[in-house]
Amino acid sequence: MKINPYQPDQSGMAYSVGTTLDRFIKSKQSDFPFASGELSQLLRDIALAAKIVNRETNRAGLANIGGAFGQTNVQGEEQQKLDVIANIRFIRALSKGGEVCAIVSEEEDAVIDLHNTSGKYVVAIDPLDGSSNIDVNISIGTIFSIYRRITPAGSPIQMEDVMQPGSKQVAAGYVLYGSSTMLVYTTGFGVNGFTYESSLGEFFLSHPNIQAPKDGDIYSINEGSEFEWNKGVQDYIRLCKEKGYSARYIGSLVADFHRNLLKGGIYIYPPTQKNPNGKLRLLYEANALAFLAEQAGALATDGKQNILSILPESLHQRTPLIIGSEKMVQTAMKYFAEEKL
Ligand code: AHM
Ligand code: MG
Repeated sequence: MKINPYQPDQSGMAYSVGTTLDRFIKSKQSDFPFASGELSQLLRDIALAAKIVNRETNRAGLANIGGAFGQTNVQGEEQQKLDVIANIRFIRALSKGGEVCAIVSEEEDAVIDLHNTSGKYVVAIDPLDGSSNIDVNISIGTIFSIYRRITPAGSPIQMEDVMQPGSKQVAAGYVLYGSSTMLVYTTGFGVNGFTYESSLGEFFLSHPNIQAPKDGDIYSINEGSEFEWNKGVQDYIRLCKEKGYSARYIGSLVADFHRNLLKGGIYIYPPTQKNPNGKLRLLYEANALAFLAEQAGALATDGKQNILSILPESLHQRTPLIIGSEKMVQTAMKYFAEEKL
């Protein structure tokens, strides 16, 4: 059989693996007039670190890198060894590229000033989210937000460069280390998902232009805290049950969000007695997912306002999070509106 390498393969023998993340990023650079390619390079740096973290998470059971690190982070939570490894990997990747001037990380108390005053971008990152799931072989994730600095390049970074509302994100995404590893990101022109092909060492476009279903029948919340919720949350979850929705809660935000984004559903982390402002962090958890949600036609709120319009007051600020299919979030908000969240 004669094969024309320039024609799509009709035989099915050499199936097409499609567009690589690199090629996709390059092809989208023209979305940004006057772009110098730095954001593209930054996304590639993140993808490279994600590949390394993927390798580490895959061999965690073998390589004595599971389990606790023996220290707590700034939120008083026990750090896992992989939390620390992922933090180092991402910070290294972001430092080396030269595009970033400052990083906010869940694992670091203060802003990391890279003393790279020519860097245009600030990154907020949760290097490894859902870390209580690491040792039990359940999906975990990385979440990232990218902002353009406000103060002029060349000058030292200021807090205003870091404390920007989510509406100012220029890009955001997550990596899901699951039954397959995926990188999903947006630069404000829709949401695209890429699946990692480990034998080739590449992310390939597998989920172009993700659109969240407008409605859904999955609810995700930690029901163990039911008695700590206010009445609005309790009533809404009772409604979900009356409607016969399915309860699905992995306890890894990225995995719960990803499933609901594709299948239609709602994720809620409400205020509880233990966490009166909710548990999730605005800068490096809620904002990125809210940007992705909106770009995919879904919604994200803290119960009172759009997540993306919250002006941060502190680096590790927590926020209640209600995120998912538009209709579900709208209905939930009616219930929550009666209660002070
Ligand atoms: P982490 O950043 O310490 O991993 O905590 C965030 C995680 C989310 O991934 C998840 O949705 C939530 O915490 C689960 O919390 P809980 O165990 O209270 O349900
Ligand atoms: Mg986290």
